[in-house]
Amino acid sequence: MSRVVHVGAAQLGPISADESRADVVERLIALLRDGATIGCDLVVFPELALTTFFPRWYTDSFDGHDHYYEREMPGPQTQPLFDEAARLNVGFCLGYAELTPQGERFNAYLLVDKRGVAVGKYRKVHIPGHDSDEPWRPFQHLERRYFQESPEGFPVFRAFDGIVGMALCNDRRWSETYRVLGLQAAELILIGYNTPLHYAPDPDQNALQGFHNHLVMQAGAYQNGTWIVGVAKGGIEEGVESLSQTAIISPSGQIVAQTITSGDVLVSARCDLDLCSRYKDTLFDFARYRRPEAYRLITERKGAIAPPQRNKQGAS
Ligand code: CDT
Repeated sequence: MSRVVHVGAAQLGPISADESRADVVERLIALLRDGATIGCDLVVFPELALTTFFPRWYTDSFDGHDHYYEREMPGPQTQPLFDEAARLNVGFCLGYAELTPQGERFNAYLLVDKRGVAVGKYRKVHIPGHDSDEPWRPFQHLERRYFQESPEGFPVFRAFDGIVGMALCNDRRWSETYRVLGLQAAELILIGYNTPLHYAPDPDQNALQGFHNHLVMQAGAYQNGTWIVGVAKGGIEEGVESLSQTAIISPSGQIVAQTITSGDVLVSARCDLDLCSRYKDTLFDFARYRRPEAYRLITERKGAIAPPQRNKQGAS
């Protein structure tokens, strides 16, 4: 019997700074119901799906941003989403800002099963941007101020009849993300993102945002024989335009579903997890072909170090 998971990629349009949690949760529930109507088993929401993308603003103290974080999950405002998921018998994956009792701040992604029970949590590993105010930018990207790097790596979870991993936004640009998940036999990787179209350090990259988005996820899917669901919060939010182009990608690296608009919308695909073995057991049979001893630098070295210059005589 094949293991087909019907996955809905629930893209969000902009969330304004003054939009209430209750209103946002209503939007999420509407997408959850869209998924249930077409028979989805799992509906995947984007990164920081409960609030506007608040790292675009600097505040002197963290407290100024505290209202964007969740201290409990579910809490009183998010419980209706969990209740509706259980009623509809649909799982979901939700991105949110987490403030722990110890005062840690993580960019988190929670996997919830069809009973409305949390079955896995991921905390973002690669935190992009900067940590102090940089007024030369048209808007800030202060994730490094408002979130800490997770020390927990990339866990996988047995859920939805398969092996599920998660990643968030900037993680998707790093090949290590997919390989670490691939080495745990991940069959379905869920990735939420908020990607501004304008990249201040090198605006020549602006026009390539859509290309780079699909490039990295398609390569990650193919090279690890896994399904990937990349879900955007896109559109123009508080004056900043972010990429949409939510996509579901098969283990062949092909996009099988994609959004064509930038608002709240759900696209879906029936993901046959048994297709993964067509790649995992052939060209990418890790146990047979990988050479970890040849890749030692990947874990031993952080930044690139160029070899010594050769002198004019050719000796180094
Ligand atoms: N949310 C997130 O990780 N966004 C980053 C923006 C990088 S530019 C500072 C991304 O990689 O899309």
